[in-house]
Parts: sequence; structure tokens; C-alpha cells
Amino acid sequence: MGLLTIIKKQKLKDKEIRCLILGLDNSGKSTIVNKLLPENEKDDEISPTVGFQIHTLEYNTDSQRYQIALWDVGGQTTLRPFWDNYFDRTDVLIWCIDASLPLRFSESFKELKCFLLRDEGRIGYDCQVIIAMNKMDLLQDARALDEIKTTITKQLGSMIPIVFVGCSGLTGEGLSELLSTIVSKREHMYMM
Ligand SMILES: Nc1nc2c(ncn2[C@@H]2O[C@H](COP(=O)(O)OP(=O)(O)OP(=O)(O)O)[C@@H](O)[C@H]2O)c(=O)[nH]1
Ligand SMILES: [Mg+2]
Repeated sequence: MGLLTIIKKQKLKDKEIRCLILGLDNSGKSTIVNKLLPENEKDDEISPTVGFQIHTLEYNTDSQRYQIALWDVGGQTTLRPFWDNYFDRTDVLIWCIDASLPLRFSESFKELKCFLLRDEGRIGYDCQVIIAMNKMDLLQDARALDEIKTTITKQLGSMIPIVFVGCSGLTGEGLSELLSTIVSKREHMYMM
């Protein structure tokens, strides 16, 4: 294989982004994914995910065309031991939190910390971490988002850079920011 072919193949690969979406059951992962899909691929009804689902999304910026593979994995307690199986080769991890339900914040933070720190290799890995603070439409007071940011930053320290995005899978608010954040690291690479 010639060098040019190898470079071309690598460039194509660079435009594929593998995105793993995890978080507690009922936090809204599948609803977010469904909202991001083109109209003809949307599900009319979403039920709790048993196992996982993969959807591929095309996303264009001014200069590039990306293929984002969204791996949506069920968050019920019985499914969490399997999360590890999906992590390999993940470029972006989206951790979804139901921002309207403080009652489950500590459970979510505990699971996130446990997932990120389980294998020491994950500290400082090359995978971007995004916290999707979902169900914004239900919030009376945006301070809930600050609480999430402060607590997670405190718990994980500065070991892992994290980007926080407020959104609603129901109304679509914040989802364009979520998409641009998913590709942001690649965009920087292309600009260099
Ligand atoms: N109001 C509101 N409801 C939401 C939002 N996102 C999801 N929901 C609701 O939350 C419930 C759970 O949504 P799912 O998308 O199934 O949650 P999930 O995280 O995929 O759950 P598992 O597959 O069990 O892990 C559904 O009733 C959704 O309609 C949101 O942004 N706002
Ligand atoms: Mg689901």
C-alpha cells in the first residue's frame, strides 16, 4: 500500500468519531440520541434500553464531514457491569445526568467516578469526557447545573478535563452545542 493511500485511509478514519453514551437509567440517553437522528430514522416511542444500540450520524462543519457513531448503552443497575465492554476505542464519552433529579446525583457521580477510575489507564486517556446535564426543560432554577459542575469537579479534581453541556433531549435545547463539542477536538487537529 502506497504512503498516499495510507494517509488517505487515516484521514477517513479521523473523520469517524466513536461516541459512547453512558449514565444512569432514565437519565435520557436514548431520548437525546433519538432527537439527534434525521426525521426518517427517529423512533416514535422510546423504552428503557436493554443492552445497547448504535446509530450513525453525519455531521458537517464548515470544513469537514464527520461520521459520529453513537453507542447508547442501557443504564439499569444490572447492565452497568457491562459498560466496560464498550469503552475500547472510544473517542468521546458522554455522561448523561438527569439534571432535574438531585436525588440521584450522588449515585450518578459515584458511577462516573467508578467508571473513569476503574482502570488506571483511563486517567489521562485520550478520550474526551462530556457531561450532558439533561432535562434542562424541567429546571426552575439553573443553579442545579452549577451544583453538578461543582460536585463533579471536586470529586474528580483536575485529573480529567471535562466539558459540561446543559441540554434537553425532549426540546432539543443544547444539542447543537453537544454536537459541536463532540467534534471540537478533531476540528482543532484539522486547524493545526
Ligand atoms: N422532560 C424531559 N424528559 C426527558 C428528557 N430526556 C428524556 N426524558 C424522559 O425520560 C425518560 C427516560 O428517557 P430514556 O431516553 O429512555 O432514558 P435512558 O437514559 O436511555 O434510560 P435507559 O435506557 O434505561 O438507560 C423518558 O420518559 C423520556 O421521555 C428531557 O430532556 N426532558
Ligand atoms: Mg436508553
